[in-house]
Amino acid sequence: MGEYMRLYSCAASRGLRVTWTLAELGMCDAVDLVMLPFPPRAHDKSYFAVNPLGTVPALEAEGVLMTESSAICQWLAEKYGAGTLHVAVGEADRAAFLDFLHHADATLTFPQTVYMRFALFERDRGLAAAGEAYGEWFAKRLQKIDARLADRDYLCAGRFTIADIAVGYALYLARRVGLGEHLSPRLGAWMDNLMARPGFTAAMAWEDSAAKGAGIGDLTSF
Ligand SMILES: N[C@@H](CCC(=O)N[C@@H](CS)C(=O)NCC(=O)O)C(=O)O
Repeated sequence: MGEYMRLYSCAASRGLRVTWTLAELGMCDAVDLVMLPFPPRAHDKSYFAVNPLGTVPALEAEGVLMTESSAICQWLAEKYGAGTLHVAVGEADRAAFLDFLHHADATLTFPQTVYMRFALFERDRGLAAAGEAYGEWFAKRLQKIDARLADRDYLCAGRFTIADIAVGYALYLARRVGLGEHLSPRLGAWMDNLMARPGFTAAMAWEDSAAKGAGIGDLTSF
């Protein structure tokens, strides 16, 4: 490939969408993975010089810093995926593909993060009830993917794509942060199937070894 790329992330953050995509593409060796303690804004302020927002993931490539996980996955899949991991313009299901790719972060992960902040991390602020309400709101929003998967193994185009990665991450996070009970049996089985993929396992191992290499331990627990 020969192009310089560096990915900044935190273990099991939305950066997992990107490491998972790279692992599915067999590109882990082509990217310098920099794991940071979570949240970098508190534990590694030098990161603000890279990304003034302080958020992860961030991908440096072609002189651009990309800071949106789903957009990074789309860019990688379109550039390096040889048509397998994305749904191209003109292909059937292109509209659904874009819809689910954006649905993943804008509609699913968004209420999860508000839940995490006020019901888990900053519970002592007295806003836990609001946080829990966002958790319920997330749960109601699962109906769209549940219906979509009633007669499909994958969200779009009859094959595994980054729409599955982007949405799958939200369900993975749900299980990690105490929202897993809201997954229907169908969504649970879909997620188990995604997590059994060698690409998912490879991404987790890659994150783990990069985090250990950077001396990051339990700080990355969410
Ligand atoms: N829409 C962005 C959101 C990025 C984001 O907020 N990431 C979280 C981790 S999953 C983060 O960096 N939080 C720490 C902070 O906001 O300081 C994406 O999809 O990448």
